[in-house]
Amino acid sequence: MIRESMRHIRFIGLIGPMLLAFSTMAQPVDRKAMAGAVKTEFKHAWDGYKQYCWGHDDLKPISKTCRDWYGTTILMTPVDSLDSLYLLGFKNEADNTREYIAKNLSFDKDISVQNFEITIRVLGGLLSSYEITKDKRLLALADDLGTRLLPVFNSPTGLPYRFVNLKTGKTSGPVSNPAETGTLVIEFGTLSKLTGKPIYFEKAKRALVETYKRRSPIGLVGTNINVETGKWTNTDSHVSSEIDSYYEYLLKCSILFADSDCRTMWEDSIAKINSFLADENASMSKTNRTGKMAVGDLWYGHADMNTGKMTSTTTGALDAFFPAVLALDGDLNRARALQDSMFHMWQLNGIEPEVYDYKTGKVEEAGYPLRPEIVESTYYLYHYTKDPKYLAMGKQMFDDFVKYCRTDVAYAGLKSVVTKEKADYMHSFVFAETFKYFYLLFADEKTLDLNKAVFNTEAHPMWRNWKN
Ligand code: DMJ
Repeated sequence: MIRESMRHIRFIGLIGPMLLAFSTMAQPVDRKAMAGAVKTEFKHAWDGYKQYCWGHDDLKPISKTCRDWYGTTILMTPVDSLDSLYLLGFKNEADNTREYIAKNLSFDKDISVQNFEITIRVLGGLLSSYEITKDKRLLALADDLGTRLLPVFNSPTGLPYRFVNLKTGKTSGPVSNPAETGTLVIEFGTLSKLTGKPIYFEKAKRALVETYKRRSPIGLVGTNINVETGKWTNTDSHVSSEIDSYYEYLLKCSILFADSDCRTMWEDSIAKINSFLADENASMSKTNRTGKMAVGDLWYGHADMNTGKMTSTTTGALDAFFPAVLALDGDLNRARALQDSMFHMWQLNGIEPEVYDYKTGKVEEAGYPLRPEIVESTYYLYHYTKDPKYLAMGKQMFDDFVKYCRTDVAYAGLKSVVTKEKADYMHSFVFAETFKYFYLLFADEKTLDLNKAVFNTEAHPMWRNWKN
């Protein structure tokens, strides 16, 4: 019989016909050595980016060529990486990068950008680095970018269009999703607080509220919504891609801004998620069932937003953010159980797949684009429980990450976690998030006080150090 408290012993889970041995968590982890190893690997990838693609958005780590998202650079990797450079202790590198950004970044470009990605990566990166350095040039860039993004909210519903031209303000992309309509308030709200201009917070909060208002009678949101009509075009409900960070921001908005509307919306939403999407009967093995939640006893699946009927048992790398959200909300029982499930998903192939069916045990989409979510949750769980199990978990993941994703010049995603064939991309979030969460897990906790900061969904910390 498996008990959650027996976490330092080897235990067995039966998945379909497969018997899997979970490795022991008994070895103590040398946190200082691990933090050093993370720094070394971060620097390896950063140096590769600098050598081959400095000034461009991304390095393609296999071909050693560069990618600019919109045909012209908006310094995606430098901006997304800047606060990590500071937090990991690369001060000179960070100061040089900041200088380069301040002198070279311009948003006066005739390009149509994706509001969500630019908000979480670029606006979020500028704001958190401003809060670290107090360099007013970063805040001015953020203010300019925020102004150029504002036209997205000019829809009949107040829900944002997906794209906006930074020069002309022309919007496009009326069919959106809750993640894109509802993952803006941390960045826009912080911009309001820091500039004294309330419009940013007002527009982003309205978008969040308008998304919530369109929940179904049983309190769930769907996957796709038309921002002009306000009607859902896809009623699949889950905590995965296209919805995930909408829920994250309901909770984080309530914390960062002490916003009681966000708190009410979050509390209602998490109750409905746990009623309709939590799947506690999908245990990998009946032998695991002890009355307490054990590995595999909690997953979150898909249901129709109107009927609540479960429609699929898929989860994946993106869903692995949810233990962090549960932990931040104080629900450590569910957070622990779900994290165990997610780590099990990681261990099946030594690295996690993009989409996994927890009922059949099948990998449905085998890619791994260097995602951070499972590391983020490990960091939160260690912070809130101080259980060394999460350090061991983090070490295992970091070792696997290095083993399978490191290239001669940087880090590469995987085309398949089964074959481990590499893919020619390295998203900027590997610097903004994946390495940062690995580092924070192992580093001295004084590096960043999680009780005083709220991370945006791209791991850019926002400190509540403005005057209300
Ligand atoms: C990041 O850009 C953000 O974490 C976003 O919320 C989801 N996708 C990537 C990382 O996987």
